[in-house]
Amino acid sequence: MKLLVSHASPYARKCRITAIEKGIEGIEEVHVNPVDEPEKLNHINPLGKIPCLIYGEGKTLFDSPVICAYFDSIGDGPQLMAESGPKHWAMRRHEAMIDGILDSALGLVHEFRKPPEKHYDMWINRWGCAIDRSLSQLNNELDQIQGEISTAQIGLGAAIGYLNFRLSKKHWLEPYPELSAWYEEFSNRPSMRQTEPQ
Ligand SMILES: N[C@@H](CCC(=O)N[C@@H](CS)C(=O)NCC(=O)O)C(=O)O
Repeated sequence: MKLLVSHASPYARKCRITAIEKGIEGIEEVHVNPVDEPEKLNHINPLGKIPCLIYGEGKTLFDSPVICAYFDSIGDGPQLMAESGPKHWAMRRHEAMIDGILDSALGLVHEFRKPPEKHYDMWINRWGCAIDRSLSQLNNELDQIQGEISTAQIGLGAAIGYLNFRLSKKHWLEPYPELSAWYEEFSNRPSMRQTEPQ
């Protein structure tokens, strides 16, 4: 199997953490810059985004939730997503919220790469508020997330890691001491340490 990644991509990190937690070995990580190397990517994912997985006889998957679900289905490690029922939908909801934090964070990162006079303050404010509201809600719902390792925990670890890595001027977790304590402990897992963005 080949996983197309970049070292800093939080979406790719979710997949890499999941693979480690599921005990899946032999994944070749291929580093791709989606903007500069479209020839390596666009025939696999027409959206031109990483992560992408190539498995079996040239079969491909993309979008991190899909790749994580595939790894969950083939690995020997603990089940990461409840298979059905209310727990499944509650976790899918958390997964969507956490992926949305990443989408907003990426929007901010791209915006801050522009010269200040080109910043679009309305979007900066909108994305920042979306992240804050989601972190607040996840903090309030931490009792549903804590416990056994899960898809939600992995996504949350990758998302907070990304905020700390790329948007560290703001102390995102300061208002949320419980979430902060959870992250401190979770980030000590070998899967988190092995996938730290450089
Ligand atoms: N929804 C996708 C988002 C993936 C994504 O946005 N990846 C970024 C890298 S962190 C990318 O490839 N961006 C290139 C682009 O947007 O053209 C997922 O969950 O995998």
